[in-house]
Amino acid sequence: MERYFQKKFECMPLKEMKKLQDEKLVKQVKHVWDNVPYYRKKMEERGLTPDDIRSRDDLHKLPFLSKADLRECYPYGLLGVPLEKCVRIHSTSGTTGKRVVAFYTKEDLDLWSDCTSRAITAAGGTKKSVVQVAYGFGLFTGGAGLNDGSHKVGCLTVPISSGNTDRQIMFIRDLEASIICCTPSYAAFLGERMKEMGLSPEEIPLKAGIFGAEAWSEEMRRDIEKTMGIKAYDIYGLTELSGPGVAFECSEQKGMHVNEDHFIPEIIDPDTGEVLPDDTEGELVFTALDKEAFPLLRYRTRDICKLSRKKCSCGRTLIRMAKPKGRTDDMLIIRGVNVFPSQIETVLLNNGYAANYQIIVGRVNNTDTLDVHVEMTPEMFTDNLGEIEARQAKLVAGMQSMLGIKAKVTLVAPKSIQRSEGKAVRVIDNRKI
Ligand code: DLL
Repeated sequence: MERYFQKKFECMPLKEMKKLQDEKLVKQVKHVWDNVPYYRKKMEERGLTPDDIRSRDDLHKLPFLSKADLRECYPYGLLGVPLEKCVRIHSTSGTTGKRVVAFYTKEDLDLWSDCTSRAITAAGGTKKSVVQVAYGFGLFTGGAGLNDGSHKVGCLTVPISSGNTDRQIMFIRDLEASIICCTPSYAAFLGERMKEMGLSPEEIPLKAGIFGAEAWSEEMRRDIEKTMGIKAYDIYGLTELSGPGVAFECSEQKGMHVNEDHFIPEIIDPDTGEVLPDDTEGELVFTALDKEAFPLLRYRTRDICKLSRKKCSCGRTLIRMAKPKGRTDDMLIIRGVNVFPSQIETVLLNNGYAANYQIIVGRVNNTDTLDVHVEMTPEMFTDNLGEIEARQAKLVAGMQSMLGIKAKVTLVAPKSIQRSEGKAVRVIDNRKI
């Protein structure tokens, strides 16, 4: 059995996992109380001391942390160790204001690469694999996270970063890469380019892809799998909690196993903060159990998701999170109706389009407008107006039944919407300007 299938933790009986989490949580709360005055104050305001947290059953008593807290504490205010113990930062841009900066000790980096190596192993990676890491390297966590995990498994690692698509394809073919790691939107772009070059799935050596960092639909998964002849695995994470590998998918492809020995997930009602039962949709909240440098307790991710304890046939007992539907802050409210870009994507892919689209929201005479620009595939490209109008009408009807509101759909020529090498920008909200 591979070294980085960490069976002891990944298949740990529930009772033992709870005991492990209880012990780690008590220790971590003490660590935060002793070292992070900002959070200690939040606990004191609730009349809490570390003695009130004896097991994960007491977790709900602890105050939440949010992006606003991170902004307030920028850059060093949430550090849990002296700066000299920190060896790295990563950072992510927020939609508003200051960037988030996360810190890592050597131990933090080691535990993080355990998480990504589990993901690579679950996607079939072994020390014989060639893994092409096409996530961006730098402040973004994608490149570094998968790179370190790939080293740990012992794979031959190609730290190519994102972009330069033809060079990516050359290395995939020449080095016979078996696993590619990148955002799903970049994977779709790579697939499109391979098709253009006349490469059939059989001529592409890849066997698997590890795709995450943005919301993507099941339909998009099937499309990428078909074009490249691979199995596409989802991976989830965020900078605040280390990066990719907080949760990862197994070959069942039915949700991502959360690395529960390192992170306790909860689902809450985003409006009331109340903890919701399994299988109920709400906002995902994580408590990091082992992180030293940036030890966040009850961090509100804003990702909308649900958790399931249903047994997985892969043998892992780790709880599974569904594909995040989107973020509370990605959710568009159009004429009073909640709309997620992922819902629009589902309609497009179900109608034979690729995920090349842009959503433009505006306001005319105090009424919200929703325009969706959709690229035709080369096969459907035509200048026959009647045909284009019929296609547009079909998409309008599909979106109306999915969203409950009417959108204006405009079909545009193939390749006219800009491709993304990292996270795709799907929405332009002119109401905010
Ligand atoms: O995107 C870390 C990452 C890198 C994950 C590579 C997976 C692969 P941030 O830039 O801090 O970190 O963005 C985190 O991205 O809160 C989600 O909204 C979104 N996200 C990440 N993974 C997924 C996924 C990285 N698999 C934010 N599905 C998170 C949907 C995802 N959304």
